[in-house]
Amino acid sequence: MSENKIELLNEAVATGEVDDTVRLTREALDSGIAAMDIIKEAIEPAMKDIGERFGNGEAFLPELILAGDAASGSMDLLIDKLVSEGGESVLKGTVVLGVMYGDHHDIGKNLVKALLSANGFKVLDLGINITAKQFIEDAKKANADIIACSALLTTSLPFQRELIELLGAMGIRENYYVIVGGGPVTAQWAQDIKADGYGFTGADCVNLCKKLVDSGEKPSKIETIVEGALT
Ligand code: B12
Repeated sequence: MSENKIELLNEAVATGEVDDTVRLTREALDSGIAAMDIIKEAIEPAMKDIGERFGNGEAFLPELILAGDAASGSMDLLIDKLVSEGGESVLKGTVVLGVMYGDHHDIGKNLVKALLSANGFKVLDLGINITAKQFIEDAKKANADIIACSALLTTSLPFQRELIELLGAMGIRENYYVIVGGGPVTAQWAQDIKADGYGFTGADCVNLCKKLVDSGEKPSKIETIVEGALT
């Protein structure tokens, strides 16, 4: 029964059926399937599938847009559930989170935000299309511990490097842990740009942030912590 629901949901997202996606997500939650399982078994595989088909020229932009809308509709419900289930209430630290300049993909960033919030971090969500300068200004205002940078487009990756270099040039690199993630980001890239950490998934991001705030090491003095796939 629950496998069937997951399959139907996966198909509804991949084919961009927004209303069906929202209805099936609600039904799956009501039937007791955990929000994180729905994300891992239905939403993420559907996004992977449409992404690959788009990359191969088998699917086109309108289909990508519809699938993105369907996934966002489902995620809104799932994220509410994850946050309401959040168990840890002791403040672990403040994270300034955003998507790099030029990039408008925010489904993964929204999931990262929900998981960090549910695990005791205060998250300031800057949204999409954020310049290195804006990340830094907001990190200062929020007195953040961590700057978390999401990028799904290879063309937005250089702005992660720019952010770390700008912190150095301003003499404040040691004030913030900088962590990176998103589709084209690899552990190697994180090491190359001297980020403090890399996480493959949202759950990896939570572990990473916990390790950093517990490390007792100053940002930039720490060897890049890698959580998740080593690619
Ligand atoms: C949905 C989607 C869209 C939607 C986005 C809707 C939205 N609100 O986000 C729309 C249709 C708008 C879109 C537009 C475009 N897209 Co698009 N899109 C996708 C798709 C299919 C899924 C992305 C997604 O949501 N994944 C699901 C989430 C849950 O996963 P995630 O984002 O990776 O996040 C997880 C981890 O990466 C990690 N994570 C994320 N951020 C962070 C941050 C930190 C600090 C850490 C530690 C971890 C972490 O945790 C998250 C949860 O586990 C991908 C394909 C793919 N497989 O990624 C293409 C893809 C990213 N898009 C692509 C392209 C080319 C485009 C367009 C340029 C298309 C065009 N010609 O216009 C535009 C760009 C618009 C722009 N300026 O940004 C390419 C990018 C190629 C590249 N390497 O640069 C991809 C890879 C498709 C492909 N195979 O070609 N897209």
